[in-house]
Amino acid sequence: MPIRIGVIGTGIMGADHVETITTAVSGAEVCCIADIDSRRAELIASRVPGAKALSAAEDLIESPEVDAVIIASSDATHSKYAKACIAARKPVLCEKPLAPTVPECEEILRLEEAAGVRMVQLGFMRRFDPGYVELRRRIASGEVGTPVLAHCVHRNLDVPASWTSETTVFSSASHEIDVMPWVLGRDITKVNWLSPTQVVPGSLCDPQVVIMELEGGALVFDELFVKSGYGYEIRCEVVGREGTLELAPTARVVARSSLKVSQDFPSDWRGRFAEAYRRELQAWVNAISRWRSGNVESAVDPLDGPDAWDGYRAAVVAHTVLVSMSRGGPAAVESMTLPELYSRSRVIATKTRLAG
Ligand code: ISE
Repeated sequence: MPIRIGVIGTGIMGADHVETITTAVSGAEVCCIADIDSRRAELIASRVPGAKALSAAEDLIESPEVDAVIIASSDATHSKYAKACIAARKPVLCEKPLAPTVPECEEILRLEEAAGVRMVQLGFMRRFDPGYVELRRRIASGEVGTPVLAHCVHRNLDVPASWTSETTVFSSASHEIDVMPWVLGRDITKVNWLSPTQVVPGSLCDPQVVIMELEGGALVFDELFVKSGYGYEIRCEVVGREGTLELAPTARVVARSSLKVSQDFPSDWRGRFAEAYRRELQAWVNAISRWRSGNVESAVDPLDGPDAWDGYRAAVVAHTVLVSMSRGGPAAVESMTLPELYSRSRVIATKTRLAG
């Protein structure tokens, strides 16, 4: 029996997940789609044979036809729906952020602890990108010695007019905030936010730089430039004591013409991370199937990837970046104690801290 998935939200990511599950993921099907815009829900559902459109997300979560839920609605609604899914014991793949505020994230952690199972996987898809996976593996192997620096570039073609400096931190920088500690095997202890443009609350400083200090003193320089004007580009180079490792450019074709060498950039993250999204969804579906089969050895929780703890930790660090932004200087990240439920998974799953 395929896993029957309900998708809440049919914006960019909701629609993309529906298409990926339907065309490129095995063992699952999209059965229900909910959006407050019922016409949009109907349009997306009409592309999937047998899928139903609903206007209330709560009905989708409670529907006996739905085994697992993807939350891709607006950020402010994530925690409300995640909590309803935990209560209904339905596995969730929640797009980031887990919730816009730290207390909301903490409430989700408490509910999962009370349920005794991690139900929520966070949509930090870079952890499934073959490039980042290889970078992490090769750093862990000691190939370039102890990592001491990382240079990250995160550029968007453009963003909507409502976008602010804070949005860049929560929507864009949150990816490096999640993936760099995972790649380097160390937590972030301090952040410092800088921009060549003047800080005006509620407006957009662009570009911005977030410097993250990790345990052991390694530094990550993260450039965020959301109105780069030329395309979507992600770069990452890790400098170790004995060499460097860098993500290779992802364009498949290099053109030479008119006295120029050139390659294409995707216009947004869907093109750059298509394979990461596919692997993320497949890993999640496989984990749910194992969990449902009742094989405790192979699946303690219905997820395989970043969890609610990772969403919480990213929220805490992102809020610390805002403190640095308003203060105009470095800010220390509060230390966080990993609850038993999440520490257990870090030994069982692939989350064991990397040595070095
Ligand atoms: C967008 O919201 C995403 O989540 C993308 O992954 C990120 O790279 C981009 O900067 C954000 O705007």
